[in-house]
Parts: sequence; C-alpha cells; structure tokens
Amino acid sequence: MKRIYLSLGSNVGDREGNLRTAVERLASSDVHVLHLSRVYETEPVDYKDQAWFLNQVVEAETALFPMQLLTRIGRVERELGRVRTRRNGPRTIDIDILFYGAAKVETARLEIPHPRMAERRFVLAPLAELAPDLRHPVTHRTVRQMLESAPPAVVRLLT
Ligand code: PH2
Ligand code: MG
Ligand code: MG
Repeated sequence: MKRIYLSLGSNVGDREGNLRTAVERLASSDVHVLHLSRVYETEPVDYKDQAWFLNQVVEAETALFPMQLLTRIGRVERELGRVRTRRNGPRTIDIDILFYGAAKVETARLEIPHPRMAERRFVLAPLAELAPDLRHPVTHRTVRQMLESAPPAVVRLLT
C-alpha cells in the first residue's frame, strides 16, 4: 500500500457537491481514504479569467500502481461530467496526484510529484493541514516550507 495525496478542484456547477461526489467515487476497495483537508475558496491561477475554485486535498492509501490510479481518476473526472476545453480552464472536477509515496514518475501522461505544486497555494494550504512536515522527494523541502515561499494568491477557508 502506498500513501498518496490528491488535489481536488472545482469551479463549475455545484462546487461543494462536486468535491463530495469525487471523494465518494474515488473511495473503493483499492483507494482507502484516510483524511480530508478543509475546503478552500481560491483565486484562479494561470488562466485568470474564470470563476473562483473550491480546492481540497485528500490523503489516502492505495494498492493501485500510478498509471492504474490515473485511469481511476480519469474515470471519476468523466463521471462528474468534466469536459476538457482549454488547458487550466474551468472544470467540474480536476483530480491531480501530488505525491505517491516518495516515488518519482515521469512519463508523457503523468508526472509525480505534481510539477507545479510548489507554486500553488491552492494545493499547499490544504496539503499543509494534513502533512506539513512531509518532504518533497526531489527538492527535500517540507510542505510548510513550500507554502511559506509560494507566490501570493488568495486562498481562504470556505465558511
Ligand atoms: N487548477 C488549475 C489552474 N488554476 N486555480 C485554482 N485556484 N485552483 C485550481 O484547482 C486550479 C487553478 C489547473 O488544474
Ligand atoms: Mg490540475
Ligand atoms: Mg488534472
């Protein structure tokens, strides 16, 4: 079993419902959900001309290999009606693999650890609730250190 961290994001439709449904559909005999962060409302990053997101991080254990996990994630994204329009554009749900144990994966379809996480407060703030002292397997920085030096962007707890 591997310990994994997934980032969930939604900015279309019932954003809270989309996060909840995604967690329910991910959970299964081979993805055992352990902890959920709180939900954050976050300013869009990269492509800014779109609605604000809700973001959350999920800690889980899985028996799936990385590409199997990616296939499972793709199925959940499709079930929630994700339509791929523009890169970094609006989506009902986006599920990204942040960490898969201490593994490094570099393929055309999948990179782990997630290559842009150190620049993304919407990932690091919820991740820091669950695993502030976890170290990035390549840079060896902790999640807390990455959060402290991440570029500014609004992330606020959903109340
Ligand atoms: N996802 C992106 C691009 N920009 N911005 C926020 N705030 N939250 C996201 O989940 C997000 C984003 C690409 O996946
Ligand atoms: Mg993403
Ligand atoms: Mg994605």
